[in-house]
Amino acid sequence: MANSSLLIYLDGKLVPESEAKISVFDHGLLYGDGCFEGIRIYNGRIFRLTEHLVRLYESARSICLNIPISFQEMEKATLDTVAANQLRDGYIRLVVTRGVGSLGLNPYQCPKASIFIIASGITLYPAEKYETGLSLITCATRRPASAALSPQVKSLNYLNNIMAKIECIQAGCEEGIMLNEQGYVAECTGDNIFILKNGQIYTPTISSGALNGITRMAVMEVIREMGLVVHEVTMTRHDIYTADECFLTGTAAEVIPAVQYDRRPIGDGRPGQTTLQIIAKFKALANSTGTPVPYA
Ligand code: PXG
Repeated sequence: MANSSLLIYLDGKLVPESEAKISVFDHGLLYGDGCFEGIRIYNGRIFRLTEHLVRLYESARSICLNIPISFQEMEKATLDTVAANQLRDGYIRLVVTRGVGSLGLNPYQCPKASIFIIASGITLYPAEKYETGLSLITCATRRPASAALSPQVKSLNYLNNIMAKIECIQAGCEEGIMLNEQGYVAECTGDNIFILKNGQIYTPTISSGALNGITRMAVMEVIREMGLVVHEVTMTRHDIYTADECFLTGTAAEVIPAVQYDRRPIGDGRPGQTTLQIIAKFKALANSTGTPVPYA
């Protein structure tokens, strides 16, 4: 949602969008070397800000990227960026790049990481899909093994997921299931997956190759508050083919039903009742909790 009057946080300053520029020698651009978070603002509060920042600092630590400001300074920079743009609802993209360096992989040649924060809007899926549900395919592109790159690092290199997303779009679907190297369900290209069968809810374990989604965690709390049980399991495609209901979770997607998988209807091919209840409860949670933005 390009809005020419946006103020962007860039390395300690709020600058107009037209001045928010990164060097062509930044290793974030040259190698995808860096990490990021996508965070939501609901009703003037930032949803699960601490959890997102913990994940950001853990991603950075895992790739030996020294974030040049403290956790508290990052929290303040994020809140200030949202306040400066007067956003009451929206999406925050927080990016830490390895910074400017020489040509060559060596990250130790990059003296200082760069930080930028964009506070704007996001529309991932068309509004009607929240009522009609998404169609999913199985992507041929697999999640990389944890031994190659931990799925817990939310790195700037999303090519693997983008290749899978291309498969989805070419198949006329909005999202797709990514399997791990063993062929078990890991997650979707940018969302986590849940299914319901016989009144019990299941989601792949993190060790299946799923990102430990912040929305996933919030939705698991919502499910337990509803008195339902959620199991973290090794999931197969068969489990989704034979599920009663299915939904996806993600910061951008929130909670969205999935009604078709590999051209087969999931359950009766319509969003499930439990899914719709979880969506309503998640909305209520998102709109009533979070870190308040210090608007002027
Ligand atoms: N899995 C992957 C691979 C993700 O990238 C999620 C799950 C959901 O996690 P959260 O913490 O958001 O509940 C994500 C996050 C996009 C986009 O444009 C998607 C994400 C992040 C940034 C952009 O589709 N998904």
